[in-house]
Amino acid sequence: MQPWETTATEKARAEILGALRNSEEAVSGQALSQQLGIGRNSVWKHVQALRQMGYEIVGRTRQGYRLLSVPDTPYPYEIAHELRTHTLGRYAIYLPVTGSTNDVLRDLAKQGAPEGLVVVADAQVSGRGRRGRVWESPVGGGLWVSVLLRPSLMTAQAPLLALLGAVAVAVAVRKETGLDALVKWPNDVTIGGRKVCGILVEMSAEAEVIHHLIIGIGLNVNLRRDQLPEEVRASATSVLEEYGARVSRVGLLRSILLEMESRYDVLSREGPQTLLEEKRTLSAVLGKEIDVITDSRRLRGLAVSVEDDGALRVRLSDGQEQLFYAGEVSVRG
Ligand code: BT5
Repeated sequence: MQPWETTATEKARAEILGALRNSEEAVSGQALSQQLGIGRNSVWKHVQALRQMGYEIVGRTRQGYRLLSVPDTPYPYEIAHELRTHTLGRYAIYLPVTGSTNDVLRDLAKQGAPEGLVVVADAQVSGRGRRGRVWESPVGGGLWVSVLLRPSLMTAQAPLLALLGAVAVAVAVRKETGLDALVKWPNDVTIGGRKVCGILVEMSAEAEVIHHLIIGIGLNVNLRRDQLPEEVRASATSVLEEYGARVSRVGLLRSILLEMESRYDVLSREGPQTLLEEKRTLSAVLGKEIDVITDSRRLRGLAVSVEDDGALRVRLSDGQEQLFYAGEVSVRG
């Protein structure tokens, strides 16, 4: 049995939850026991385990079980519930705490894990950003997620898939909350000029051909600003801070997976034009005076366009135009 496959225990619990969700009335232990082909005592044990996971299930002798509420924790059962994708998130692994979800998924990818497998954690102790930077991943309100893709693309096109992640997050946040989420070159999602999400893409490739690619998404959902470390507080925000109320992390994750998948399908079928157009519409930098910071320099200029290969075209103060393929941007004023 592979680590991403659903265990018999998980299947039984998913089935119990399904039965309780679908019934207006209480469901008897007897009925569940028959439906699942297991003893009533096993049903009771599963119900106990689900309660410990945060499901509010009441049960009275003779009346049966009733589901009152479900936790907003990205358990596979919750992600799968009303998930509208065909591939992404169909397999999912939830970890209360881990080092980095990208690392967990990379090991699974090497073992042959299927496209669409999602690893999600409630907290990461060594969450990573790009170039060895730290991604702060405290417990209690983030979506720290990695998604496995096996695209038939060349390595040169990998930046498009990072873009896909950022666009999907921005669109999902807009749809779920109405907030004005934007994509800040290269792959951050910002609201009101503050970073709400970062994307880390890592891949395994040989001779220019991608074996697998992992899109790591760090999205501050129900985190108060004071739950983030002081170093990032000034530049960071969360959906909660901007929206003024908690939103369903699970609902947001399902929505992100759906937005990602539909764009991934279009990208694979028709090429990157639609995605690039969308990125331009959602851009937090185009038409703005910016500072571009690269390894060696800090340059000032006007963000003119995003090229088809993802490069940012900047008109520098001396009138010359330059293309940037990597770096940081800060919008001035
Ligand atoms: C990123 O890097 O923005 C990519 C972050 C990707 C995180 C996800 S979580 C799931 C998966 N598993 C991982 O281990 N990683 C991925 P970069 O552009 O290098 O930005 C890093 C910078 O963002 C830091 O140096 C801080 O300034 C800032 N930062 C750190 N944590 C933050 C947070 N929670 N919210 C907003 N900004 C943060």
